Amino acid sequence: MTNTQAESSAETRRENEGTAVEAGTKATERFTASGKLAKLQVPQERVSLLAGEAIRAINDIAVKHQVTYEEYNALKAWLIKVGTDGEWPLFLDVWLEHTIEDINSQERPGAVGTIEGPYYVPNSPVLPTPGTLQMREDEPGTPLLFKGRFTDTDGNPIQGAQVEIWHADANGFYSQYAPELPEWLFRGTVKADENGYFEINTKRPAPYQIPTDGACGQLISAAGWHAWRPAHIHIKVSAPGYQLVTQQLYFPGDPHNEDDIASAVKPELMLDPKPRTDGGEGEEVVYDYVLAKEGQTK
Ligand code: MBD
Ligand code: FE
Repeated sequence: MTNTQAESSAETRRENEGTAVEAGTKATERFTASGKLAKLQVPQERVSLLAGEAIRAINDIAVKHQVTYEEYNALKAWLIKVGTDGEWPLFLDVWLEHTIEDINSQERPGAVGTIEGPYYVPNSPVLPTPGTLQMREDEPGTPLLFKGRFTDTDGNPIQGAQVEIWHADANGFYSQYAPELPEWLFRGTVKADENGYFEINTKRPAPYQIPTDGACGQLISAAGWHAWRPAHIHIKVSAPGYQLVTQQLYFPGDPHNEDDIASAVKPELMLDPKPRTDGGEGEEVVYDYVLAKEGQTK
């Protein structure tokens, strides 16, 4: 690709789809404004332990591979760009969150979790079951009826459970992180009925390519990696008195189920969509949730 071609395709992306900087800045602003920051308290001994070992590990890698000043300055320039592109949330959620999630869900029985990623928005519109997520007229994509039931670890139905759901559209874009999409497109909070049943009407999301025009994309192309995540639906399930589960669900046959750049696919999170049984268009899929009580462990 010539420079002019690269520039004009970057231009096209900017006009139609937004840029890494827009999505990154939005994710950074949301994290900063979320109130999480004010509450963070890490004891001095943990800071010293974790920061100390991380710094030592990086120094050990530098020695092991005899890092040059060329490489050191490239690293410095790149780290600065991660910040100016607002891509620290993206970088961390793609390359570290999966490990943090594994560690912190080890003792929780019931539904399997995975990473939240950078594009969650709280307080999405509340819908009774059966609910239909907000879509545009002529929304592209295969209709998907997603349904299931909440029980506790003894098999009893749970009262007051809800499914928060968010996912990309058929072009791989998330509302509120790409321009010109309706604010709550493919985002909603569906309340289960008194027996724990829920039904959500949506459309299959597309595979998602993390922005290629920002610092993370620059690293990926400089290293010769790919930027893809398999198609996925993000979920948070909760009920009063039960532990929150954050997860994603995936579709069989997606070429990136085996090499997700964010390492967030687990076998328990694979859906099994079937043609609809009620004569409706598209597919349906059943996924049931077992929630653990607050404080309950394996
Ligand atoms: C996503 O949609 C996502 O889920 C993750 C983890 C990272 C980037 C974009
Ligand atoms: Fe995602």
